Amino acid sequence: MSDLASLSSAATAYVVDTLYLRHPGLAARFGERGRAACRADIGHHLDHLRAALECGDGRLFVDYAAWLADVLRGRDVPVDHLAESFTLLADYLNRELPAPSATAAAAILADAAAAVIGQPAATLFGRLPVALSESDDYGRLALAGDHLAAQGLVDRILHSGHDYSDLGVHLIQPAMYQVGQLWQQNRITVAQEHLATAVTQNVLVRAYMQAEFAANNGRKALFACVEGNQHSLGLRMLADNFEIHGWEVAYLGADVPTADLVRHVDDWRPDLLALSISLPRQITAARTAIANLRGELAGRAPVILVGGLTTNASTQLWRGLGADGWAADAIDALRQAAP
Ligand code: B12
Repeated sequence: MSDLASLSSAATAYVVDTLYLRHPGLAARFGERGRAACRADIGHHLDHLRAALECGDGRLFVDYAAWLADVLRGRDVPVDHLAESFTLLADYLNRELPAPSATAAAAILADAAAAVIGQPAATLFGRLPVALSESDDYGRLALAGDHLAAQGLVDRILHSGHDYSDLGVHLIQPAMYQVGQLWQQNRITVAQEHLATAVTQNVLVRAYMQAEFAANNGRKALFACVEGNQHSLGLRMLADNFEIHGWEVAYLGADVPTADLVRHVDDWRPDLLALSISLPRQITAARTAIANLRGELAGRAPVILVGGLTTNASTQLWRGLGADGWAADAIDALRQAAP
């Protein structure tokens, strides 16, 4: 959608100027910094809109709008200007985009404005895995930074017949989603969220050390977050789970530059590449990475599986990205990749 990309700065200027003209109180209250923040926000809206249009899935944008409204409400920021900015964007794009794209954009923006004004639904978590009953307790301990008690709880889970993948998917994943929701609602700080992540990384390493590893199955899997994606914890779980089940694994972690990823795949020649996408604005990077892998490596390209929060919210997304498949979590991924 290069049309929308090329209109981005002009559309942003139109929306911000109109909002500030209509509501003089905004300038008085927030000054030049407020204006700059508003411009950045409209830029994010356009990134998400572009991702939704490219994928033909308007829900990606409507979910983003509902999420953002929740974030703002949690911080006592009124959402009226958000809905108004969507309407202004629709007006602008209606004038400037070719008819089919303008109609699609306007429909998505109208749904988003309605979602913002109404009660937003938390569809981001539509694919929440079944949670063990101890998951809430684990989240509380991780948020409190009580790594010894968190470790004790995890040891009990492991000794009661659950393995590393159960621990990851059914205990930690729901707890970390809950941590995200608490941040979204402004009930915890970013510092607390970082603490919970750090405790969890520690707990996972210790559980990995206790796992029983299957014999090598002769297959190689490479794990990477697409360029721009900092959410590496879920991918780490996935990589560990594959290794425990006999795969030779290379884990590249967060934010892997696309060109370097292609080069690494070409050098290491995995059978499977697992690419993680957490936010809608990372969709373009994922599509580019997959296109470059196929374009540059042709028959040498591995099977490409995608996953992460965004693909769970839009379960047909993998097709539009040019991937070979999608899986919802670390257990599902291993099942699908089984030789
Ligand atoms: C911890 C965290 C962070 C940490 C990540 C640290 C790390 N090392 O991973 C940091 C601080 C970096 C971070 C940053 C941001 N975050 Co954050 N973060 C989270 C949080 C709380 C937990 C993530 C997590 O570990 N989940 C648990 C794991 C196990 O689940 P998972 O990632 O879904 O992975 C599982 C499956 O999806 C699947 N899977 C994952 N990858 C793959 C790949 C393949 C191939 C397959 C098959 C499967 C698969 O398997 C995994 C295991 O089962 C989430 C909440 C949430 N709902 O996830 C928010 C969340 C994702 N973040 C959010 C936001 C907004 C941000 C920021 C924009 C905040 C900011 N203003 O800076 C930045 C963006 C950074 C970036 N560019 O990517 C929002 C996104 C909202 C939205 N609209 O989509 C969330 C949902 C919080 C919220 N509720 O508002 N974040």
